[in-house]
Amino acid sequence: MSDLARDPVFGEVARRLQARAFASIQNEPARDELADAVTWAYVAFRRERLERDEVAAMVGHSGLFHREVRTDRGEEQHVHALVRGLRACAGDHPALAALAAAYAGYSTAPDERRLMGVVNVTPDSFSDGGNYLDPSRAVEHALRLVEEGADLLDVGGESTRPHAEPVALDEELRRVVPVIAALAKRTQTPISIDTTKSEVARAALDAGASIVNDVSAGRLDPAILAVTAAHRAGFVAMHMQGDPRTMQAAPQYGDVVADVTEHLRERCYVALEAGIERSKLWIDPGIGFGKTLEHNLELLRRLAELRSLGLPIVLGVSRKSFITKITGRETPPEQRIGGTAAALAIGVQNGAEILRVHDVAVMREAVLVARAISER
Ligand code: HH2
Repeated sequence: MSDLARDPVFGEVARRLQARAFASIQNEPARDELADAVTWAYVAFRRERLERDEVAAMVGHSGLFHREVRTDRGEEQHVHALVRGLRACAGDHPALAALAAAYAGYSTAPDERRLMGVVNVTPDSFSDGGNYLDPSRAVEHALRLVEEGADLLDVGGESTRPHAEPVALDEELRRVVPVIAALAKRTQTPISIDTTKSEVARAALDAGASIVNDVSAGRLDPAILAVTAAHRAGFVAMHMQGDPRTMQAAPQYGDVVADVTEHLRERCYVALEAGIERSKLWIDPGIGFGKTLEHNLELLRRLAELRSLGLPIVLGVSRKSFITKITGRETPPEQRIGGTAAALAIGVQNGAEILRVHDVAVMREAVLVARAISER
């Protein structure tokens, strides 16, 4: 058996699921086959991060390795076959189904480095509340963001700013569903729904969204994970200490980066065990969500440490109030462009891949320049 537990997120999930999958398979040859298949999926998953010799040493005992490793392409095909096979025999075995989902798409990660344009259909968002409450204005705004270079649109109907009051389910649905339905007809740009409610996520996915962006990472309404999995949608797991009403009261951490990483690791286990595909899972440190200025700065400085989870990092610094705490000036949110660009540039350098921004045109320029400098 391969040492699956060596992989930070995937390994732990596979270990948990595998034990259950094995327990549900009675005959020995099938167990051996699964063991080989799991070894294979692991090899393929780690392909880009392990030297070939390391891989060979690790799974040297596997006959399959010697029989079938020919080319990288061969590995990829094998894992696709594995996923198909696991799905086919998943039937009554939820653990197998979840295992198949966890393996699926390991090698098909698209270019994850993208700009996510913010579309707030709310009366009270901290920076643009009330501007796009009317659905047709929200749609026009979103289409303008696409023209400016947004690769994703993040539509939200509930403000998560500090002390924000929760929005009733009906009201949130009323705000976001028409906007998503209209956008899905008018643009191919993938749409994420920024919500913590499973019912809103379900309606948004049915209306044409393909990603769920949950600032509570499935803590506030755990059913959101199953809804996301059932739609085979993407999931952004964000870190937040407490909830928006209480989060800024007295945020406390031991080592903020280590604590956020561990929290996200655990939330990712839960998301994967619910059947969300690994290749569709993104993490986000949640800048400003239950964090002091120092916590935010430390997270941005050491963002690269989150890469130990092996998942794309989403970063939301746009127009946030930590910028005014640094400058000492209470500038209105739409004037915090310089601070946003500076924080984005450092974020990009430290490995952030999906940048959630309000000012797409300007931030596209900032991100492209930051990338050009940080990549040799
Ligand atoms: N920040 C906000 C909302 N959603 N989602 C992710 N993944 N990351 C973030 O940093 C993030 C988020 C807050 O910004 P905004 O949507 O502009 O404000 P409000 O919550 O007041 O609507």
